[in-house]
Amino acid sequence: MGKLDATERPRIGAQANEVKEAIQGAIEQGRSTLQTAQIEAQLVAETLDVTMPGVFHPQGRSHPITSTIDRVLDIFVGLGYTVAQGPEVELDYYNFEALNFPIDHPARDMQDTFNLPDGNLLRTHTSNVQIRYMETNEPPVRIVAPGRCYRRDTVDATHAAVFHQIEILAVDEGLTFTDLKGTLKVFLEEMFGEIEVRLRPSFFPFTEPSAEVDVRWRGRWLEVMGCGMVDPNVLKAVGYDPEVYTGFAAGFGVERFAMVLHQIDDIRRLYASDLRFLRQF
Ligand code: 2NL
Repeated sequence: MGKLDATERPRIGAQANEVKEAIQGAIEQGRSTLQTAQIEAQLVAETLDVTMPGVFHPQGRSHPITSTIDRVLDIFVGLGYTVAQGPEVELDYYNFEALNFPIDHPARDMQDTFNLPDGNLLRTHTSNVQIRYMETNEPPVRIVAPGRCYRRDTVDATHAAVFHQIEILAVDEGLTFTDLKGTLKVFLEEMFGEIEVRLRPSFFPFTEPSAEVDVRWRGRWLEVMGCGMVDPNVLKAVGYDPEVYTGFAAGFGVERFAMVLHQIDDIRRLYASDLRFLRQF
């Protein structure tokens, strides 16, 4: 512009401005076209069809065996008991010998016990947990032992080869049969509601005296557990002095409790994994 004749400058200047504005307008229009196309592509890619059916996530829940165990543990933990666990593959000593089973007791028979090729066995009850606990802890003892047990029973509506048991054990100075009875009464009323409880004399190798516990349920007496005062021979086996300490114990089958509470007619339903059955709980 500086070299132009002064009279030419306004015309050339105006022309240059026209060219500059034309170029700027073209750039602006190009940018706007690209932007619109980009927004449209994004809208198409991100379309959400709110009328599409959702993905179904079925809700899980506790198995009735699990919920029964949980209820029992809650009650005994509330009474000051500690939950204890132990091995399912066990030595003869912890399953039988320390529990005062004579060497020729019928429960040791091949008919009842799964014996393993290495000389161990599958525990037939959870009492092994209590023996192991007492071996490594001094009184006072208050434990509740839930767990899976195994017996070579013929499977039918009330027997399974694999089942669950819960045992309780208390050892202290001065514990009596009355403490046992009161503890079981409190437990059974928490479990079944206000209920009549009856004890009948019985026999277990590991308790003396021993009793079966019945509850009056829907107009009938129903056997729900076994119990007794810990046999002095069991206390001696774990190194407790039976002249100083006494103990009480009780045990019951979890499946049987669940069947009574939920009116289940066949133990095999608890193991069939049929969702039409399990969804009811
Ligand atoms: C039943 C009866 C019972 C016990 C279990 C026990 C454990 C130790 C010492 C003494 Cl370490 N007793 N347990 C006592 C009485 C009965 O179970 O019918 N269970 C299904």
